[in-house]
Amino acid sequence: MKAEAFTSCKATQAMIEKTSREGVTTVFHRVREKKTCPFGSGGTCCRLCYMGPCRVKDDGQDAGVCGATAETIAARNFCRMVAAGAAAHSDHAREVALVLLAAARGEAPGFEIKDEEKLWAVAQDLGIDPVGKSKNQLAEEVALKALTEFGQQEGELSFVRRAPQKRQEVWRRLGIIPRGIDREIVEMLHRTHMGVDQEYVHLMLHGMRTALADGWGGSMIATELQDILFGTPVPIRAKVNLGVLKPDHVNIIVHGHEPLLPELILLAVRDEELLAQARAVGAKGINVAGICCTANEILMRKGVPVAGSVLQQELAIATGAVEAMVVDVQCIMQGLGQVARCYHTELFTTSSRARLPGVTHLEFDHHRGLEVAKEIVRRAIARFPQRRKVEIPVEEMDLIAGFSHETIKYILGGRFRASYRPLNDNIINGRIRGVAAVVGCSNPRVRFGDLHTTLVRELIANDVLVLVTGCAAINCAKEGLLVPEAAEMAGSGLREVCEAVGMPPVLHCGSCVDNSRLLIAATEIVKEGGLGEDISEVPLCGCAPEWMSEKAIAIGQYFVASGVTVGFGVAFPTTGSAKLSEFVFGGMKDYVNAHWFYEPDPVAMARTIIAHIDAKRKALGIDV
Ligand code: CUV
Ligand code: SF4
Repeated sequence: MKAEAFTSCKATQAMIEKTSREGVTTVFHRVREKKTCPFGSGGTCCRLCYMGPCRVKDDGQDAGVCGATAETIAARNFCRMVAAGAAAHSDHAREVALVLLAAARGEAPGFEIKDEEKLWAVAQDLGIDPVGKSKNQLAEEVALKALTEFGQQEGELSFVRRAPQKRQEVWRRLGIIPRGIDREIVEMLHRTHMGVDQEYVHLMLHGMRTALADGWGGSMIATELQDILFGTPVPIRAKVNLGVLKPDHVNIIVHGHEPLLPELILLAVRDEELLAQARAVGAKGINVAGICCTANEILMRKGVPVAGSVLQQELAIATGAVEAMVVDVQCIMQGLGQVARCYHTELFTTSSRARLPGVTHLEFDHHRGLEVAKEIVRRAIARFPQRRKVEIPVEEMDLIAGFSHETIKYILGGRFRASYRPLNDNIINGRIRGVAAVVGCSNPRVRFGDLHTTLVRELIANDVLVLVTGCAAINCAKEGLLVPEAAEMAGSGLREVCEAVGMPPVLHCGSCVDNSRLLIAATEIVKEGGLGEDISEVPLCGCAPEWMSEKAIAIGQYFVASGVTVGFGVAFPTTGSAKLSEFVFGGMKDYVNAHWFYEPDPVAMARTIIAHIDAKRKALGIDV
């Protein structure tokens, strides 16, 4: 099969060819066999009860057995995606909160409070007075308060108060301020059960509330508490792509989303006894690399190399050079199990919430996490002598990551006068035309990675500063867009700004839960002044050109509900209903002053984003 058809990434092509030669099946082989269903894809296949399932045509007459119309069915499906995505981010946050609590109580060996400044800031935003409290005492209170945000039944989530005043008023007027994280998700599932909420706008409003419980709730808690535990990221150099695997080292890949166990594995691989064991089997050392958002987390804080994005997970094993792959939750393909069995790799599931058939389960328990980490490293070492059919692609690329919203502040404003003022000024004077967030997954149904890079090149050439997270960040990094030298590809204005401060034109802001950092960055821009009073007035746009996961829909929905217009590629799950599509692509504007758009072509998407940014500039009277 033609590997070039899937991506321009040479490392990926080489491994697709290797697996084809060796008769190993991957996502790229399976995607050719699976046709998408137009009803499912457009959102009008309902299987919410067993009078159906019903596939409904959007002709104004057709309906499910219960009478549900196309827009109701599509809205329910869309809202369920939001609920599942919000649940994923938030359950991750819950785990982090529990570990923070245990760490504060001295019950989680290997974990400690690393960032006291962040601890203080978060405590205050949660309504806790930090004065006169010890580090661990305060961390305990913060963890307990964070945990109550999940089960709270009435009132408002604490971090909502971080949003610009005007945005909070929009939400209050619509009655969509989230009360409790779990409550909104449960209510979304209830409302979309057969025979409950069947008015699509009403459904979509709760979809916004549920999404906000993610962006300003679960995801933000995950990010903030991880910063407290592991440190707030600062710019750091690292390497990316399958070439980071080392032929003469024991290679361990961490994959998934929660950086908890991976942080301990990073501790374990420095253990002298284990290093001696590695040398005893003929390895020069132990190399840890990441995939997906676990990678982004430990890249941002530790500069750990990134082996690849979501579509490279099976291919990493196919190099034949990976002794162990450690997975936790989300974006882990079941196909990994089969691929691992074709090589010498031991695959470990480690979360109490996720197992794969036929795969070793070694549970991460934070009370004895370090022991689990050491056990994994020991078993990885034992696999090293079993290598055969090794072929590591040569491709690797430099990148700079670590752009938390705090970092952006001092990078642009200087350490002593850290503020968003210089960014705002550069937007106002037009050197920077606007800001685009390019986020989300990769999808084998499109030429993966290429949509991200084509779009981003177009944006920076037009002076749009780009913020990236998730797999979009990894794909851009692989093509050399995350180094200061990439400023050469930028328009003259953006280039000047980047060169003055030595930053890349594309800033890696972290994992998927770190999209919450972008909400704060947008809020800081508003609060700095000169660019309107609400997020929806800032020349800003979001997009996920290669999305695939439900989490991406949750993220998109919280961006839109927060006032940021968002474009998605691939296919869009409302297109089976004209009414619902009119609402998400336009009508939502009347509610939250932002909307979704669908554009599968990356160049056209760039044009739409630029036009959107220009319209915002015009409205602010800064069109130059
Ligand atoms: Ni959470 S959600 S494929 S790893 S970005 Fe990557 Fe990011 Fe999508 Fe998954
Ligand atoms: Fe069909 Fe209605 Fe049941 Fe959905 S809820 S499967 S549309 S009968």
